Amino acid sequence: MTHCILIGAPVDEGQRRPGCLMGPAAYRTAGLAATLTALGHSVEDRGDVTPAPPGTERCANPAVHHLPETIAWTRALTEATRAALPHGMPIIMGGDHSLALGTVAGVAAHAQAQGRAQFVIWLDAHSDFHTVASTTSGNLHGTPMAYASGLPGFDPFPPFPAPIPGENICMFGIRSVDPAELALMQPTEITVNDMRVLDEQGIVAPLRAFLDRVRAADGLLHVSLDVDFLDPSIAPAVGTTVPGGATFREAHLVMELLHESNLVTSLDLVELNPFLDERGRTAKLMVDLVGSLMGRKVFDRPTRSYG
Ligand code: 6HN
Ligand code: MN
Ligand code: MN
Ligand code: MN
Repeated sequence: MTHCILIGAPVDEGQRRPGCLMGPAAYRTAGLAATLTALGHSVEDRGDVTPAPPGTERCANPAVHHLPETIAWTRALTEATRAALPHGMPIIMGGDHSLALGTVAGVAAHAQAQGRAQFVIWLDAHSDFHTVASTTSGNLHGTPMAYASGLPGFDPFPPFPAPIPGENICMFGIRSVDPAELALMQPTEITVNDMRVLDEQGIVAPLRAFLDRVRAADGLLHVSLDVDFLDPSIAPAVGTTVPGGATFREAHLVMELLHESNLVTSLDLVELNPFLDERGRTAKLMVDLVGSLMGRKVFDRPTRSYG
């Protein structure tokens, strides 16, 4: 059983549709803690993180907005995530995806201190591989994977503690990549399982291949789940819907395979905008997916052995 550490990250500044700041409250309302305890886990809710007052950082790209606020969140969430990891599994309740600038830095700092490799699974319609310099929307939720990869162009931010090699990053569900992101990603070793790959091969083979690598390296595994990984027809509460996303069954299967792997050490739940939801259905679906990730199943059946 796992000690789950809930961390609220009401981050709204990384995009322009107000509402993600209500995410942590929606997860609490939808029963995230009760779902985890019903599965036999212990739960500690550390409340919502409060960042320090923003500084006066600036950058050359005029499109970028809320830079000092995002840097303040990054510092606070790096520390909150790093501090939680020795005690259990942090589950960061967002907040928009700019929160991952902090959480992924926190897990990377922890992995470095442990002398272990850090791996990341990015479940998202988007690659979030802009730098502060390349973003044309100026929305910093589109940048965390480039920051985690140690790309230049993040000068006003704290240096990323231990950049994650591309071989250790695997993206699923990708179906919207800006030209500048594509150019930045092309030279990397990141595995991009876009929807074409999932249509042809399904979820199971590509996911197991990556999990086998995490296990072989005895790595730590961070999962970042963006609501827009899911098809908008089942998950409307997100500001950046893209058609053709993961189905209900594909999403649960991903979570069940992650559970069976026993490798996941931290989790982000990001981009839920409760203001756009329909009677809480997206919040409830996200909580149900966490249930699958943490061991809910109908039957206990022998599964492929994982060593
Ligand atoms: N997300 N590539 C677009 C942009 O504005 O840079 C979309 C980013 C979406 C961010 O998925 O968290
Ligand atoms: Mn995202
Ligand atoms: Mn997205
Ligand atoms: Mn863009």
